[in-house]
Amino acid sequence: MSMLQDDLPVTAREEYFFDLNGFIILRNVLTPEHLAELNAILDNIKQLQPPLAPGEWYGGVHAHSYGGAEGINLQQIYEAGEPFERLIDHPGWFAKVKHFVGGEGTFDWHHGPLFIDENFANLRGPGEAIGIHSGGVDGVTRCQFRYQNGRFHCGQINILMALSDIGPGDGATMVIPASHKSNFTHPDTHAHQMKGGEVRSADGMEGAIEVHLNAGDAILFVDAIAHGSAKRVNPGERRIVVYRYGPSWGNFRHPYQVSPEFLERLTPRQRKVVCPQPPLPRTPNRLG
Ligand SMILES: O=C(O)CCC(=O)C(=O)O
Repeated sequence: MSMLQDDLPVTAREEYFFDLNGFIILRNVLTPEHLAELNAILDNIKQLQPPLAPGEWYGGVHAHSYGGAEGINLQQIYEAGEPFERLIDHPGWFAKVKHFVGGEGTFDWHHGPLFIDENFANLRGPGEAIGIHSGGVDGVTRCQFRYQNGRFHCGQINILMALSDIGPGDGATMVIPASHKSNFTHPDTHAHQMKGGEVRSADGMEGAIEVHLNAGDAILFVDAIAHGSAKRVNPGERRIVVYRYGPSWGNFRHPYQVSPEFLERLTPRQRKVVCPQPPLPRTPNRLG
């Protein structure tokens, strides 16, 4: 368990570079102890024999793949144990995410500050990658970057955490800085974009950069930025965890439901992010 820590506010520098580039890097945001706890849980899942296959459940965690060579996604990973629960409102990014999703004092905060519409661990081995996707040109409301009247109103802010060191050859996340504001499709998109059943990566795409992270670092980015990854060429495994945050009225990306036991375990602040609007029981009911 980590020490209780105050939420770190967004700095003027972070605000400047997030607005300019569409992402910022949060260094050493996870402690070595927390990292070890998260990795130990993933090690246990990895040790299952036969290995957990896409479509199978392990408690509240669902194995999923896009059908290509993007690696395995362990969806609903926040159900995998307390170390993953702690990530929901981690003080290293919670205030920053709230700031960039924005909406305080407006209808967007009707049910609370945030909702996590997808959370997963991705385990990726040699030869695997994810192609480029997103970009301001798509105009997707859910992923949008917006700054208006002195405030951010972004539709989806992702926290992508490195649980292993990710350097050259490790299949780093790649982004095209500033592409959250782009009005044109990248001329080389076709060759690099996600396509079911084929290995696609952002390698060699003009303007795309690898984001190298040490285990315990995270990237905060708006989903509207064009992003993907390099192909992993090194042996071993790249481990990341992604939590996607948006306004409290959002809905799950995939058709998941949280378990009552999990909800019960959470702190009130975490519960508000996982389930901003619990269903209203129909009791008492005049129909009986
Ligand atoms: O796997 C990566 O590095 C990129 C993650 C990604 O594509 C996403 O979060 O949408």
